[in-house]
Amino acid sequence: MPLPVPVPPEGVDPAWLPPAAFRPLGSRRTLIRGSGPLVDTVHGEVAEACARFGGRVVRDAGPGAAPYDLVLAVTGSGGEEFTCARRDGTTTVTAAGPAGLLYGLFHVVRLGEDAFRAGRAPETHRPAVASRMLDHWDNVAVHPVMGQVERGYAGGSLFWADGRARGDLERVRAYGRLLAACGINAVAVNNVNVHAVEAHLLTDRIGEVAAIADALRPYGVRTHLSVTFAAPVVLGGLPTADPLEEAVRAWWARATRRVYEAIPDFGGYVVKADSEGQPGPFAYGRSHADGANALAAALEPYGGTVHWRAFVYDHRQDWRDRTTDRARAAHDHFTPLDGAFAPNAVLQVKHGPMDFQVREPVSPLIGAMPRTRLAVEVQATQEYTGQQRHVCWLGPMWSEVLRFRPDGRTPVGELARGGLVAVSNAGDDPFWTGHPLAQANLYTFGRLAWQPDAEPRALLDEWIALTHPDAPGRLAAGLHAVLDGSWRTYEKYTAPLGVGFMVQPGHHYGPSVDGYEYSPWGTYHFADRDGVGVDRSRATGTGYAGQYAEPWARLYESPDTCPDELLLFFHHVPYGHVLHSGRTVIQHIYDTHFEGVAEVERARAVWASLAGLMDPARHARAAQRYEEQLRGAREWRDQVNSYFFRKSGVPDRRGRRIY
Ligand code: GCV
Repeated sequence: MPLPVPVPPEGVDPAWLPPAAFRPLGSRRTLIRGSGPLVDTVHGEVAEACARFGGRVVRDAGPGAAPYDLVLAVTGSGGEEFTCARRDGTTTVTAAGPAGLLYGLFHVVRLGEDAFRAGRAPETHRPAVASRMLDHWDNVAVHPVMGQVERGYAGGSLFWADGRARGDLERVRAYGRLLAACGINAVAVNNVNVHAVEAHLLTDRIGEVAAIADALRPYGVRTHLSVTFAAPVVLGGLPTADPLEEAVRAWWARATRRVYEAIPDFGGYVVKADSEGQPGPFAYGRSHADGANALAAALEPYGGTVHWRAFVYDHRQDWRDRTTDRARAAHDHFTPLDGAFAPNAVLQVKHGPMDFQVREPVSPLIGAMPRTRLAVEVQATQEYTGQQRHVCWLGPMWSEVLRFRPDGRTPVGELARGGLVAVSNAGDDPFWTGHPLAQANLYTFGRLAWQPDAEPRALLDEWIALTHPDAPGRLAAGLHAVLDGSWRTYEKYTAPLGVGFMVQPGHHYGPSVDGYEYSPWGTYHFADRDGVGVDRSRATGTGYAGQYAEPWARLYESPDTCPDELLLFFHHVPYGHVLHSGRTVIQHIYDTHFEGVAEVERARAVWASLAGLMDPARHARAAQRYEEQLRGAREWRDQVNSYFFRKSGVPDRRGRRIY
């Protein structure tokens, strides 16, 4: 039976699945072979498209049936792989399993008319990593400081409202559909900071999680849950959460059994332990492998996984203490544990050593734990990259990370055997992501997770063509013009040369050069009248550069070889230090801040010229946000330039106005 396609509430943007994207498929004759719920989903998709565009769909026709333009067939019992081939006037998608058929269907949608072009060479597609996941930092109840979605810039939660799971989950079904169409197959539905209310999702409120899982399942998305390490104490009433205590392990085993009774295909737990105030195994003198393995043991009988986050550092640092370096922390804590984690424990590592800044080196932990399954976490929600009021397409940044070769040989995209994870940027906003152009980040993440070496620009082409199927070439060119370089533009007008932060404390929006300078969070730039940057060399600094394998350790060690864009992350240098670009550091700061603002002015003008080429509401929403982006970019420029002019006393060589 075809499963009806979800219908999101009136006014919700179709994002990259507008009906028109299905025209090439929906105007043809399709045969579907296979059985099971995901095949029913595929059937529903094709049936809906055919009803709209006049095609025909048949399920499991016998031999001798009329010829078809498209055959979608499951040939094996499982797997996400599929082959798409064109022969004798028929396009055939053969999939290893029902999930593969679903991804094959969306591949055909992406190809559009091209899927039916004579002479197309056969292609086989399989995801590089098995787990392609979104973490939602959603709170069930509105948190007094963080609101409903921690670091959320797209309205309320898709899953939770009024302190409980939403009653109508049709929009969650539509979300699962969007995710499947870009290759995402797992979602953690609550914040990694697990507060008292959310802790109960694991036990007495598991039914609410099960309802969400039911809504996501038809599109092949498995549900995961963030849990508190202290659950045996706060939910079970035990005196301890010591992971080596038998009673604690038995508690996790019982709780997990009940989870699987409610959600048989439950994905597993996500844990933020000993991190920014969350409880963890250190309290009991145990290691993080001990902690992760206790939960892994409970999940193991059911095939579940624990995603254990490596974001462990001292967030109560004395800013006068130059020996503690937050960037070192994850490597220091976790490399001694390599090989100690259970096979179903995944160590989830942020892509950089600090916290999703616009520019960071790749975390040295990635590549340093060959006997551990690592997942790499990126941040689609734009906490530090303009909070979805600024355009900042992160595809090129993520692609650089995924192509980076920590040992000089194997790219991060291959080392991430435990999967790729993004903190989601979606909410109940009509455009899903606040800024309509931020949809491109969610789409690009999914596609990069499927194929980490994909060209980000080609993925943007896909997103543009799907989102605007009837768009004239001028619109596609305009969208490229405003998105392609937007990450580098954002980098230009914010914190310079990899030094990071300089944001307003707490909410992290807008500039405050010294906002985190004398704070306990370990995020400093050390600017004084002579120079700026953090000495992380082995020779004279914190030694962080030595956490890398060669060739990186040597390259980062010296300011002479360190790439310009990371110079201030690794070195404290005088303002007159000459970069590889030939500019001094101070002149680079001035120039890039003026350039960044000029680039936003141009992007805003390009956007204005695209009015009339798309849905007016979509255009208006982004136009409004461009006003804020320009205001914000000017503020960043003036605060950063003035700060460094006043500190250094060095005038701008070009004599521009600095306050
Ligand atoms: C969910 C940063 C963010 C926090 C977030 C944390 C994390 O510190 O500001 O909001 O907490 O990262 O990744 O756990």
